[in-house]
Amino acid sequence: SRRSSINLKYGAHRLGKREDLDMKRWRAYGFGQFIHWGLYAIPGGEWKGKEYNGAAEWIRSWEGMPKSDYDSLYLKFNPVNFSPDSWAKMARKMGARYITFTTKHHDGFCLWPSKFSDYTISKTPYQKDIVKAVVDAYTREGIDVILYFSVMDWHHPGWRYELKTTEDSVAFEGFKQFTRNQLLELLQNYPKIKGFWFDGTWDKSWVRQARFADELEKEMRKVHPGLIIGSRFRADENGARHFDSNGDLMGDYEQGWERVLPNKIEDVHGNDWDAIMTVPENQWGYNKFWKGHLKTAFELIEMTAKSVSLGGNFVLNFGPQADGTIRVEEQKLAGEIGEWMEQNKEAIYDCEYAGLEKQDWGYFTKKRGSEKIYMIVCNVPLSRNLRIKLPEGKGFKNVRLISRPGQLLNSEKLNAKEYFIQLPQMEVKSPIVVEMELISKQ
Ligand code: JFZ
Repeated sequence: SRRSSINLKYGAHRLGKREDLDMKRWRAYGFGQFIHWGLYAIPGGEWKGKEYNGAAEWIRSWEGMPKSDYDSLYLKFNPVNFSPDSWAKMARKMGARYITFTTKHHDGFCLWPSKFSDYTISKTPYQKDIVKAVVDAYTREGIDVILYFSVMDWHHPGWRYELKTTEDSVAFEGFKQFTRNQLLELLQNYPKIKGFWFDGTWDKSWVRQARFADELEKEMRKVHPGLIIGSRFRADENGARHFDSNGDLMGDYEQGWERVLPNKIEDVHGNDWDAIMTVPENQWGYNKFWKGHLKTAFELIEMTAKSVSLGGNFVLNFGPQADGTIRVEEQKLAGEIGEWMEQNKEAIYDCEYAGLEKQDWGYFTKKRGSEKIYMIVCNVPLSRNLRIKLPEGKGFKNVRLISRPGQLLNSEKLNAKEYFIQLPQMEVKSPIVVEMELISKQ
């Protein structure tokens, strides 16, 4: 809904959700994996015995890391133990239905053999195209691939944060063409991808390129119909990002939920969205000194349930090591999440906001286009009574645990709209899922 109506040339080009098959498929994922992999995995948060306290993939920007040392790391990038098949199998067993994979982070190093850069995987001892290996292996496992691409590029001589002089503008024109070339190259090389996840688009230099970015977005969509692009790619002509100057979402889904989740349905304004999450507080690339609170599998499952209950997808980040292996902590989490997903995925996949008032025990999800409701119970009340409040004229039937489909659960009517569902005495080791069907009462 338009809050005001300034005439914009480069604002949102559509109001409301995309309803084509590609977007419906994206919307149904529920759960995904993010992978941040690049040269920053070699230092892993440390250089010459000194520890960097920021996010490991930003280590090049730290004064304790000489730029020339960082820019020579590619000579040592040789992930001999990289097995794209085992990554993809681990992701499938975890229950991920899409992956977002870093082709090029802010450092500018390309994990594919780009014709437009001399700073790519082909110049490393490893040589082989890692983006292709990931796209092929994940696609084989039935997992859709989205490519992460940082517009900001610390390696390209034409990159600027701000255009202050004519020289800056000339240099940045070259950079814009380079960006266009790389994006069209990625689309041509990897036609199986479903979308791009853009990053590094917040600097003034790029924010001022409303027309160029809009035309480029249109060009990408033309060569790859169905392509999914979030709200973090381009700004409008007034420099508004994510939401244009009229408050309308630019792009196919809101890409602003970074390590935070919405709390209520009003927070997402009727848009598609996904949330991306790290295991520690803020580390995307591999950091050997994981510190502070590390999220547990149950916390991450709860976040997944919460995201789906509010109509979004939840995406969990992994930061593989420089040799190509995935650290044991992440493997363990993936295994634990996968065990739960195996049992309960029908409450996550193809589900949407249920339209019911949230209750203290956890989250409601609803199977799209049906009357099937799931209750993902993360906090079991001492009374074992789960409160539900239904709209006027609605009732329910066939209430049971997903894990014990043969046993119907008892319920108690509290008043015209509220009921208790009674959980049986049972050992609770992980979030439990109750399913039921909504019915209309005469
Ligand atoms: C960016 C990157 O700088 C970071 O290294 C990582 O790749 C992450 C996924 O994306 O970091 C951001 C981007 C956007 C916000 C915060 C951190 N934001 O919108 O609040």
